[in-house]
Amino acid sequence: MSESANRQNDNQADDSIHLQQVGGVYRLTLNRPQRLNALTREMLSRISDALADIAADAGARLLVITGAGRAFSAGQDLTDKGAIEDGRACRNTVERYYNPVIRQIHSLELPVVAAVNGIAAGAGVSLALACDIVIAVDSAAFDIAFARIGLIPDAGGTHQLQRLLGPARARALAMLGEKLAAPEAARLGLIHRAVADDTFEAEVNALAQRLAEGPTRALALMKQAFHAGDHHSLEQQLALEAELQAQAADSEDFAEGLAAFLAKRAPRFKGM
Ligand code: T3D
Repeated sequence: MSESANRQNDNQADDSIHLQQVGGVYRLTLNRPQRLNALTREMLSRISDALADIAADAGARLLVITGAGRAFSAGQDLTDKGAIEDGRACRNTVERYYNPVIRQIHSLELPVVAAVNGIAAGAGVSLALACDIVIAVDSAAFDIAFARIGLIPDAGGTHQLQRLLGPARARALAMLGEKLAAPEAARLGLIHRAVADDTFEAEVNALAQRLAEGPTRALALMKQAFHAGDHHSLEQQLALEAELQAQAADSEDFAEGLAAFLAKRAPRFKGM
């Protein structure tokens, strides 16, 4: 993908993220490998700007978030003193820099894949879990590191860990500040899949292609329904599904999907 990128927004002054685009597929790479892609406020602002650009692109079909080097992200950069020097600074960092990024990922009207290429720690775990599908290399780990430095999981961490792992495991892992190896994370349902390191790139590309060729509008509506299901009753969810299904059924892709089924051919979805 990187070879044929037709758009790259790299900024000479700050190279902490790379955003590449090929057709409707975006790839956002966290790019501070010497610091294991630890997150600074500047970097989070750039991620937020990139997400806003993607949201504004009507032709966008998929976003992949990954890391450069041997890590996905080691979470908050613990040398970014102004971000964490006291409670006031931490609140500001969480509210102004982390939370908007998590909300933007949730509300992006396309699938977002976290391609976890190595260790994810602290808010790096929260960032990965905010994505719709998480695929990781076998050698990666999800390190719920917060308690080791006297903090709590943030950036949606408590929400996602408890929801995905169940309260018993989530609380123990968080309170003990422990890590889960990627294959174990997959076995417990924290992530979608862990794959062999040497096939990771090919697996990510295949997943990306498949999703990018999917019915993007329906996938976005699905995402909306799953998020709402976190807090809805069955009755509320039944009503929402009826509403969202009506929207899906009005899409061009549904007409194409149905026509393709009846003609016994593969559908060619346009994402609208
Ligand atoms: O305001 C707020 O509330 C902020 C929000 C906070 C949310 C959080 O994310 S809190 C959690 C922050 N993250 C951590 O506590 C994890 C810290 N890192 C580690 O525990 C370990 O580095 C890892 C387990 C992730 C990996 O260990 P290892 O042995 O593979 O690598 P390493 O040697 O520790 O790290 C390599 C380099 O990256 C090293 O620098 P050096 O010595 O080569 O110059 C290390 O200091 C640096 N690094 C790793 N993590 C961070 C970091 N630098 C800054 N911030 C980091 N988070």
